[in-house]
Amino acid sequence: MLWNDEFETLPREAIESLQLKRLRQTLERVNATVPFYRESFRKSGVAPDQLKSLKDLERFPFTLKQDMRDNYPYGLFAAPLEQIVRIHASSGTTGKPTVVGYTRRDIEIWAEVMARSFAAAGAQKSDVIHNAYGYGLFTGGLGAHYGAEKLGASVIPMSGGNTRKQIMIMEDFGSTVLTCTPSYSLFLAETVRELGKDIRNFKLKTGIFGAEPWSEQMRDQIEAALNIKAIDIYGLSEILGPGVAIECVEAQNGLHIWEDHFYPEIIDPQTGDVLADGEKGELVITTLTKEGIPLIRYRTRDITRLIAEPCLCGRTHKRIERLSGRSDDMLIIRGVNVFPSQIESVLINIEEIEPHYLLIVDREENLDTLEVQVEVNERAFSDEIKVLQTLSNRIRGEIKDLLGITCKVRLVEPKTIARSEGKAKRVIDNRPKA
Ligand code: DLL
Repeated sequence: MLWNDEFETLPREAIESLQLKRLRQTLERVNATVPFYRESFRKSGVAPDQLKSLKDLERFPFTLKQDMRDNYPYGLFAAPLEQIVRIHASSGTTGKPTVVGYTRRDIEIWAEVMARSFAAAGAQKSDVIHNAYGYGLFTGGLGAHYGAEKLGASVIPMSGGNTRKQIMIMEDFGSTVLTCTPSYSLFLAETVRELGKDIRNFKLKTGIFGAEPWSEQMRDQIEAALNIKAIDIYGLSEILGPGVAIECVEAQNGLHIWEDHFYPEIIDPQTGDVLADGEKGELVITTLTKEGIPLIRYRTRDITRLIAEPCLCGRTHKRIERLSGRSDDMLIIRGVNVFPSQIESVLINIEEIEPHYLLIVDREENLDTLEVQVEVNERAFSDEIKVLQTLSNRIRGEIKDLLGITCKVRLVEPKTIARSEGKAKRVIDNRPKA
């Protein structure tokens, strides 16, 4: 179902002329109000009035996460604090968080694109939306919350954690839509089983999952375990939060990026050159309507491609392919590029194990080592050692076939790998930093 018929089905020429107009306004805004941009445009020898076509944006410099850190906390804001009504921050693994500010209009637009996203996932006013994204500095909770309210659905502001209580509420309140990270949805499913409850007695029908990478195979597992349709949603706090792009329930083939608010480009992460639609590379986004912290050509580090072909759902906005990982999540193990999602795709097809795993990378005598810890399920755990040995050999063999690297497989007891209530931690890299 469309939420905003007019904007979701704008003809291509209309989208592009709107983008050009908004792009110019955004460039002018940051040039006038953000010293960082004024300086970086000057250094690159570009000025907002040189943007005559969308393609001209290629001449403008990128914005990096490091630029946000260097201007911590408010240096990239393009509106004075009197106009900022909300502040969020994303917790980096090291150092200071990345801080973003929203004006009242930014919050309204966020709610609008989130409402569109919910509608694209098939949610309606009559739905009870169980929002288990974390509320707080993380954008997931409040971002989904405002969109669900705008849609007119009944939103339950659960936040993450307290898993048994989540299940009680989900059952008693008749939640129909679940929003949380894909890894947490599996933890919820596992707990439902542990409590001896039958998920078919719940009213849940749709899950809207994102904030971390997940594979197509994991989607199948979640759909089976929770008896729902699982929809992929993408976003990042620097650009907005959740609601930058979402799959439509009609096609479930790529995520529509709301092009009237975000201008996407795909670049070669090495050279920075812009690639054609359909080619795989790093997603770069320019915000078109943000007032609090507009970003020009922000390098997301997320790897995908743009799908420009029309979608059967009728929405005219381009799609991004399901994300295959972040360029900075990529592990280089003995020279081989390895995305955790590739290992996941092997593990998830093996019946005897649970979809919980941890990759431990280390260095021994100058050689990289990879240990894959996987949890066997209760049934397999009671098998003889020999059977378990065969299982771990099989996993090692399949990883070797796919990636060409040898790893150590460690089977661990059921429920020993920490479950996450938000983004799952899948990799521990103990190698000394270069
Ligand atoms: O994770 C915003 C969000 C909340 C998106 C709820 C979806 C649902 P950050 O904490 O800033 O914001 O993390 C953004 O998470 O650059 C991706 O690497 C990753 N990510 C987000 N959605 C997906 C997805 C939120 N559907 C970073 N698939 C992004 C794969 C995703 N990775």
